[in-house]
Amino acid sequence: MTTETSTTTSTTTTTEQTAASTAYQMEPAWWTNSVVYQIYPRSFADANGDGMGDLRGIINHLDHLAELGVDVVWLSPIYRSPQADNGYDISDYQDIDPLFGTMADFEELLTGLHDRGIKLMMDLVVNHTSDEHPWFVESRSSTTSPKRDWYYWRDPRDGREPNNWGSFFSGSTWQLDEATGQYYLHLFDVKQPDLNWENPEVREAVYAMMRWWLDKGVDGFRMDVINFLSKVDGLPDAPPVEGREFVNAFALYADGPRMHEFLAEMHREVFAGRPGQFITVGETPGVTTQEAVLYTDPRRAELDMVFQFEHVGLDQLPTDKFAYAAPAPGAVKASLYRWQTALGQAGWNSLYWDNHDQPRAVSRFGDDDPQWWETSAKTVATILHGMRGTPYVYQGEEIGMTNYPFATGADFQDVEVVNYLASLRARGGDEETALTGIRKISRDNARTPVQWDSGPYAGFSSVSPWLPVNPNASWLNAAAQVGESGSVFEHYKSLIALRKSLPVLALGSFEAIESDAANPAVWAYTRTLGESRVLVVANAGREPVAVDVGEDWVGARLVLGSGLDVEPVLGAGPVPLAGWESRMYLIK
Ligand code: TEU
Repeated sequence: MTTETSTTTSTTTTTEQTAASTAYQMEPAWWTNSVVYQIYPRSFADANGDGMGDLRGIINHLDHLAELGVDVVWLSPIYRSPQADNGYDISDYQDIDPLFGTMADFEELLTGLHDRGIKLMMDLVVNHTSDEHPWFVESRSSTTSPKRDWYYWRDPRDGREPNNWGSFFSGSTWQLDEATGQYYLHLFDVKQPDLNWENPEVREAVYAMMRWWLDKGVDGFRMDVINFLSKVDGLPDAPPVEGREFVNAFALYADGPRMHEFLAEMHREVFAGRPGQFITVGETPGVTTQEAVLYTDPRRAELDMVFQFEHVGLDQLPTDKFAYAAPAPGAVKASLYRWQTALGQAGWNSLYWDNHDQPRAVSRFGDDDPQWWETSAKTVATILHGMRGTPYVYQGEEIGMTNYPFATGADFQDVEVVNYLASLRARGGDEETALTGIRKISRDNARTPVQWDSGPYAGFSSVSPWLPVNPNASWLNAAAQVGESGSVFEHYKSLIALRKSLPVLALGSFEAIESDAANPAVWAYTRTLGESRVLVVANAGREPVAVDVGEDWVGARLVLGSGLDVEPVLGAGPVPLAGWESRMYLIK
């Protein structure tokens, strides 16, 4: 978001001009060729020897980020928090949790990033606060509290919960407060009460807090479940589901009636007229392509981009996240291609395979069998970074970190799994079956410590960390890869550099190659910007393939391959790809 470029409305008037006038075609926003790196501070690096990552640990590894070449860091929450959901439950938006360090450490981190030309995007968690936030403490104190209406308080219905909504973290979304006899709403944990965005005082308090961080010099916000702010009036029941007490009520709180109004207001109150170059990304579970265009069309001045969830939801049931089923062949590809096309004219995609809530990219979308690990880690990276949008790299992804070999239910720490297993046991459900899905999908997969070297605790800490280090750290670690030609790290570094050096990668249009449709394992697509053209061909499977890309790519230059000895110029005939091999070619 740049106050001069992406937020101003086009002044052109003729139909042809208007049709071609997405703001980034006229004047591309700075983040169109940026790559964002996400840091989940608990798991990044521990400098003070308490087994948990901290701000000093990040400061110690800033050169790793500079070497990789990323433009922006998204920092998961470091605010004061009881840590019921690892910091996504905030009790003071304007202080640093002592677990992570001090405000002075934060300022040093910000300066260290800026000195290296890297911007800092903060996590903004304002759908809910912690139940220990003074706003909620005040709100819960009595039914007549001046802050009562800052949260959703409702009388019991027939002596029970006010509606049938189910929480993301199991059970009801409602918690009874014995003292006042009313229930409060929490879409997530019982310690994460939802703020009432209908109340203008709440909105103004949040905007003031955001301005305070911008005044400090941060460069933008990643906005947690931002499309949940506007709930359907009256909070009605969701359609009941046989055999379930509480149900998924998504349609009643996601992308609700006032969502666009709130975001436009936030933009006006926080960003409009402020000099500087900012970035905003909304986390928007369940968002459709149509809504995403509305959220991110720069002419509407709401958000710069959104995280959509379609491709990370294909291996689970909407009613049960841990009921794992492998996606239909080609389904992930079809989904991402659809998003490429749908946001091709207006709006902007965030591109991601994983984050702190998702399993590891190479384990889920690649192949973490030792024989295929390295080449598939590079190939999933190429597939994503070749697309139009802003790529996100989650800590450890750049070295191909894998899912953790969790064994029993007791190995998991995430509140989501802990609550899920507790409620499963209470129902007498089958824990072993559930564990099959949990091992694959649990958020803890992403949260094991970053593997810096092959030393004790992978160089993450000097003591046993809060979640165990993956045993493969003996060979899978940053020290073994940085500067090593052909490594996963060097591959990511090349992809990030290419986005800068090739405007076609940032801004070119996207088109799938026809033959791609014939084989679900093949990804073959092109990017075009004027005379400049890029071809991405990838094999997302173990069996070799030959991909027909047509005659007009003969003579294209190889810019990056997952294999080491590939001809530098593309000849005639189908492109032969070994198992999990990928290549990127350029014309002009
Ligand atoms: O996540 C919101 C969200 O809907 C999911 O990504 C969530 O992790 C999962 O699907 C629950 O089943 C955001 C944060 O990224 C996540 O870490 C927080 O736990 C959550 O909001 C609440 O703040």
